[in-house]
Amino acid sequence: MQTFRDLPSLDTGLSALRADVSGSGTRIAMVPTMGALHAGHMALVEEARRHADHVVVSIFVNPTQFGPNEDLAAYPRREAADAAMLEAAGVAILWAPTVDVMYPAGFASSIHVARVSEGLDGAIRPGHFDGVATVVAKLFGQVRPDVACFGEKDYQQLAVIRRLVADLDLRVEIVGVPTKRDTDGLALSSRNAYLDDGQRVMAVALPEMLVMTGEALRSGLDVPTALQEATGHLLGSGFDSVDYVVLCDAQSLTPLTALDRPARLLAAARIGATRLIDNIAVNP
Ligand code: PAJ
Repeated sequence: MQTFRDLPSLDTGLSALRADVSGSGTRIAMVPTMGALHAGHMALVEEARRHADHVVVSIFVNPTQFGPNEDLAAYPRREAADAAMLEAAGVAILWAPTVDVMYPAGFASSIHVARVSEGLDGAIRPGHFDGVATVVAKLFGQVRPDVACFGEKDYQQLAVIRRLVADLDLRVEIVGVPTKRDTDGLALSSRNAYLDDGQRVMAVALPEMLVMTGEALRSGLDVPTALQEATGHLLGSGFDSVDYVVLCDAQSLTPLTALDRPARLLAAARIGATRLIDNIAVNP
């Protein structure tokens, strides 16, 4: 695996990869990340390998997607351990640009994906998805992958990126990968490390609530009652506050008041200072 931190060396490395397979059909898959890799990220790498000849993983802790009161400075950085995991998984290139390479002096552009980025996390974290859409568009421009993998764990992010790619004709196939969970059901996340032992036990109420609420909705409970009970379950299980529990159209993420089409149940809640998000499919 080769690690690159500036665009000229990335270009040289990509040219070598593209020349590597005889003929003109070399496919490159990309997995964008912010590092601190865990088995959830590695599931994306495995999926990426199934779609291409070579996998490029990026690690870039993107400052523009963190709000002023969020954890940018505290965000875990473990590049040596990450690189060892990626090397063992057969990744060809680790793209780890510096902030100056990504946002040189004079940088002035921002991409806003209207509607799908504006509710849920977009409402609670203003500017977050503009930062994500802009950096992902840049990463695609830098690496020019044929396919890119994103986790369903960040379901709204996946929906924003699908919209971005369709709207801007970015010619990248987007593959959504199911959420990788711990044995008790909690979705793997680098933020789980912020939970103490007691909080970690309580956190399982989030995926439990999603499964229970999904079943209640499928068996005919009306949506407002189901969502109200879901919030009560989280607060009763030790969560300190609930940002949202919402049933949405699976593509547009428009909130639904009835389960009358393929839907997604999404939730965000806090234990102490730690904010956890999760979601599941709910089909009528
Ligand atoms: P990060 O939080 O590092 O996540 C990188 C990718 O891993 C995302 O596509 C995310 O959905 C996926 N992922 C995280 N936990 C997962 C799990 N338990 N199961 C499956 N996939 C999981 O998301 C970002 O970084 C950034 O916003 C980024 C897209 C890189 C732009 O900066």
